[in-house]
Amino acid sequence: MKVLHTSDWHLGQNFMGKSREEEHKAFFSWLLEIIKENQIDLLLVSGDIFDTGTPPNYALELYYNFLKQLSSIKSLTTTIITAGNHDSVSTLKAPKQLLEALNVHVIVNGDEDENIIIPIKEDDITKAIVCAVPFLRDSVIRQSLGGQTVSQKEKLATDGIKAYYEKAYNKAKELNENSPIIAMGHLTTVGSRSSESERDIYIGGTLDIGGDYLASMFDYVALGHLHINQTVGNEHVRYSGSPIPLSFSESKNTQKVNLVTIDEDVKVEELEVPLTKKLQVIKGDLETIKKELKAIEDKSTWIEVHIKDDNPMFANTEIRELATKLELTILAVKIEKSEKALRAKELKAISLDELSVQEVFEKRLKDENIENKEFKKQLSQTFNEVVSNLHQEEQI
Ligand SMILES: [Mn+2]
Repeated sequence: MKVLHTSDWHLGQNFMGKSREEEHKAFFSWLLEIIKENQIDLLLVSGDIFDTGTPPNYALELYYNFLKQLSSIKSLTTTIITAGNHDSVSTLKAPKQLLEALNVHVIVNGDEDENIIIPIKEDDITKAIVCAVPFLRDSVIRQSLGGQTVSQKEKLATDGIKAYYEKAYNKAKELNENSPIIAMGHLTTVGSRSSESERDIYIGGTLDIGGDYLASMFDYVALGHLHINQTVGNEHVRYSGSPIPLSFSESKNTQKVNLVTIDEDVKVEELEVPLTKKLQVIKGDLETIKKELKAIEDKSTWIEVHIKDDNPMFANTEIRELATKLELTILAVKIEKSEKALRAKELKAISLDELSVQEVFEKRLKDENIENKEFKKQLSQTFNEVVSNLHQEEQI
């Protein structure tokens, strides 16, 4: 049996004001060809289908058109889509019943009402069983966190998720003793590498779940959440990574999907996704950056500049003027920390994207001249709580 594992599409992403529509379109046409060519039986998409809970209409259209095109591929019997932390449960859930008719299973939160154990059959023979575990939200893995410290919460999340996987594994075993069992998941595992664009999804961000633990039960584990293609301590526990770079920090990665062949044993081949839009980071002083900008041949490249110059504001103006002249697109300019720290006082102006949400709030709070220290502290705490709850949800 042949399985194609992908994740973290982030359809509808607004990338510093730019749309990713063309890149996603190109990825889907490439993926359709790959599925046909390799006669894939099962397609697994391990979460973060959309970038936000309320994706733009063009992103929904892309998604449905792709699923419709999948239905005409003969070899492909089943597609399983699980929700990630970016996905809204209700957005994915709305067409769930309709998509079942196309053999597309959508798992939105993995609660008790949802059947996450999916047997893959061919001529009545069970070829494999998939434990389609989505991003597990707090409400699903534990009842309440009230009054617990951060480390207790982390421990609960780890224990809760482990118990969830063990239960799923046992259910699959009960269903068929001898078939290979595949698990899906959307989480950070111990020993994996992350880039800047994934958010910590559980409080504290670290779960004590490793590749070896998952491999002790499952024949293959198709993970999502981290955007770099990688194995986690075991050949059969893998992240596929995202099919397009989702932040400048991912511009040096190679985007891939995993082609998994399950026979007597499990073989994995990483397939490189062709890059349609180049992202490039340029660092240095004014002269270095100017030289590198002039060397860029592909004018459609999106550029991020990190200025490390004694006169960063002057350099910034010069660089932007040169980019306009060369018809290049600079999407972000960052002033490297050491310089910024030195000059912060005299410049008084810091770009908003260099501050955290909390820092912005603290700065605004300062302007209020509130004298009651206790009240000020409470305001900060309440604000941080709200932000942390939002992170737990999905919108920020
Ligand atoms: Mn993601």
